[in-house]
Amino acid sequence: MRITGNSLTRRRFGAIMAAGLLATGLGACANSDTGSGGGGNDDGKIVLGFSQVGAESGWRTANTTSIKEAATEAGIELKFDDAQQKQENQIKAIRNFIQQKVDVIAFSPVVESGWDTVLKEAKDANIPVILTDRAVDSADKTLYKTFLGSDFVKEGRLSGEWLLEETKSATGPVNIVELQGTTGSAPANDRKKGFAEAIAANPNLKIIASQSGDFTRAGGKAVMEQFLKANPKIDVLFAHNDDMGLGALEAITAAGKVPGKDIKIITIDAVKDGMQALADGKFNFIAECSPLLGPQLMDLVKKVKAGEQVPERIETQETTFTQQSAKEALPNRKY
Ligand code: GYE
Repeated sequence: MRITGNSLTRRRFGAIMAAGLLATGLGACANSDTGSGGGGNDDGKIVLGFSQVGAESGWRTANTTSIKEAATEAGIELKFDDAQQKQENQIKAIRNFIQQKVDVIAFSPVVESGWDTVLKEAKDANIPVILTDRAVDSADKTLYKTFLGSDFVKEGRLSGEWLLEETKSATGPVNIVELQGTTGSAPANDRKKGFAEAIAANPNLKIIASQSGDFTRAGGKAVMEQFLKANPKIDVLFAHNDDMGLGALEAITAAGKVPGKDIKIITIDAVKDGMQALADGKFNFIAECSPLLGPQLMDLVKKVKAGEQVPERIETQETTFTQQSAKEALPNRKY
């Protein structure tokens, strides 16, 4: 509705002004409540602003649960924002956290590039930043305190090394298709790199198609359908996460092929559904990537807030699974 000058009576104008003043007043109050010079809440609780990538995969859901539970456990007040896989939303959330004067900001950057400006703003406001799960490519390492997460290159390399061993007696070409994670994200870049480096040892192993499925089941299914249409002979699928592999399963079965046999499937993460597919013989190998970063993150938040030194890189410990070891591990999986 358009409000014209005529229709805006004096009384209504007065009411709007009053509401505006009230809102500004409340805003200022809210700011000073959480602010107090970066010194946390009135009740002394540490306030952590966390910007999450989204809810694209089983891994992400488990990661969010871990962070929320660990914050409660540690008595840290969590301001949680879901960026729905968009960098602009993450930048907005970080700016909001700065404005609210939270004590510490942590985030899992959806892509690697383009963070320098907003990280500089946090630094200028004296708010320490912790990177979790995914890295940024900023040259200035003083823009953040530490990076907690997995070695994605290693996950790609372990996947490639398993395939090398598995195909060592192959005499002809082995055709591989690759489902990449979110374009520009650290795990997509690094897993691709590690895998390519490992399989380079055998010239029979060839990546004949490689495209992003955005780390989602729907993306994995849609891209695998295209791969199957365009390539009559696919021997191996390397998917950058379980969810895309699970989506691809549907496309493979619909195309009349047997997953795990006609097409060998390698994925990364080892979330429950992925582990089940592996135990059922539909996947062939998974490199684990642990989403349970919450407790370590809260520990770092406390240390950083207290001004303690923390290591600049903390690497998550993980393993790999075959069909047999997945069967054994499955009953005790936490995610
Ligand atoms: O592998 C994938 C998720 O950044 C490690 O993001 C994470 C990745 C994970 O969507 O499933």
